[in-house]
Amino acid sequence: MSVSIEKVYLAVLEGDAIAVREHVQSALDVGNNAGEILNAGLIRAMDEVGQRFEAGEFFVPEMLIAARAMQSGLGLLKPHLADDDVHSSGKVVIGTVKGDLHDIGKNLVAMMLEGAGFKVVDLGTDVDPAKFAEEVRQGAQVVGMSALLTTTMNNMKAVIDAIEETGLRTEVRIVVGGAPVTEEFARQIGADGFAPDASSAVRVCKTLLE
Ligand code: B12
Repeated sequence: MSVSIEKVYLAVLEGDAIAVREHVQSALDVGNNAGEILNAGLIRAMDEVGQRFEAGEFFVPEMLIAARAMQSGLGLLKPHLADDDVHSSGKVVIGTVKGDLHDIGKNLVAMMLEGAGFKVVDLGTDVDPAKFAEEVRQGAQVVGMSALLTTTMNNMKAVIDAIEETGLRTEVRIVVGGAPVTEEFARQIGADGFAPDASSAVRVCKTLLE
């Protein structure tokens, strides 16, 4: 692997967005393939971030800073990425459910999924069940829902009902999360998966698509 790609990897781990952009640019300038910079630099670094988080060596702030650094490199790389450079892990639609405006955790999950190679459609906050259902019609393979309020977590069930009405429930995997959400709640409402944090969200989505 080239020295510049190794520098991209290290700069993401350090959460240094400016250095990430500089090293992505030098890696491109010396002729590295954009897909290689993505996979061996940015995505490999986010995998490591996820592992450090699970080992208790990184916390939410470090994960957010690394994810933002990764995103800034991704922005620079995107125009150079030919479709066949990127092996997409699958298409995920994610949003915070109706009535809920909390989005920090959801954004973190979206960034980690993007870092892991998923194509992510972020519907934002206060999302109507019909909007999730529409994305399922458009071919989303995974639906991710976030809720931070005990009053809004019940709206996750409304989304699952809306998806069932499309007749495509068996075509899509549904994963839920957010501070008040538990594995048991996920099972009760008929979701396929639950994750307590962003790095396990990536693992759960990968497993559900296997
Ligand atoms: C920041 C914050 C806000 C900010 C939100 C800013 C924003 N852009 O998000 C503001 C100030 C706007 C806000 C408003 C309110 N808030 Co508030 N807020 C918080 C706070 C302090 C932190 C939440 C947070 O960002 N955590 C950090 C992230 C990284 O963690 P996370 O969201 O849990 O996400 C992780 C996991 O849960 C998981 N995850 C999350 N989503 C998903 C999705 C999927 C698919 C998967 C797999 C995993 C996953 O991965 C994430 C990353 O590791 C919490 C307290 C707390 N400690 O949780 C209260 C809290 C959630 N808020 C609360 C309340 C009551 C409110 C208000 C009603 C207050 C008011 N009276 O106006 C309003 C509601 C507004 C609304 N309609 O949504 C209560 C909820 C109580 C309850 N039992 O329902 C809390 C718990 C505070 C408290 N202790 O009372 N809030």
